[in-house]
Amino acid sequence: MQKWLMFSLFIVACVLGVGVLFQDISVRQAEMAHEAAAGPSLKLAASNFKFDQAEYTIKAGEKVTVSLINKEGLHAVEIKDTNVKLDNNNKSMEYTFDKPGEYEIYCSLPCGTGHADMKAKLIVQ
Ligand SMILES: [Cu+2]
Repeated sequence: MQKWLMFSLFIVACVLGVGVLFQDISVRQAEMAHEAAAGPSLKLAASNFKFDQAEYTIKAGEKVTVSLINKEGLHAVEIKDTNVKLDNNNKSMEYTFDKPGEYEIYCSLPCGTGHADMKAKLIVQ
């Protein structure tokens, strides 16, 4: 009798486990499909007082979704020689970088002691 109970519990646990696994996979697939449909993106995550990468690389001539993520502190971002300007009220925009080259990404909001060094490089290929 107890064996059967243990066995049924085991089966129930397996079914639940497999269910959770499949649910997780389908959620991840949906996220990936969404990202693919959204096209190339340039995510600039800002903290005190740096961006998450020293260099970002994108392709020229493609419409890119540029977004600012304030991970720590309050920062705004501009990319020199382009019209890209983002802040906490306007966190993302679409922009096409037509001219290959190197661009300076910098924080445009006086945010504290490390503000002047809050720079990164954008390489448009
Ligand atoms: Cu700043």
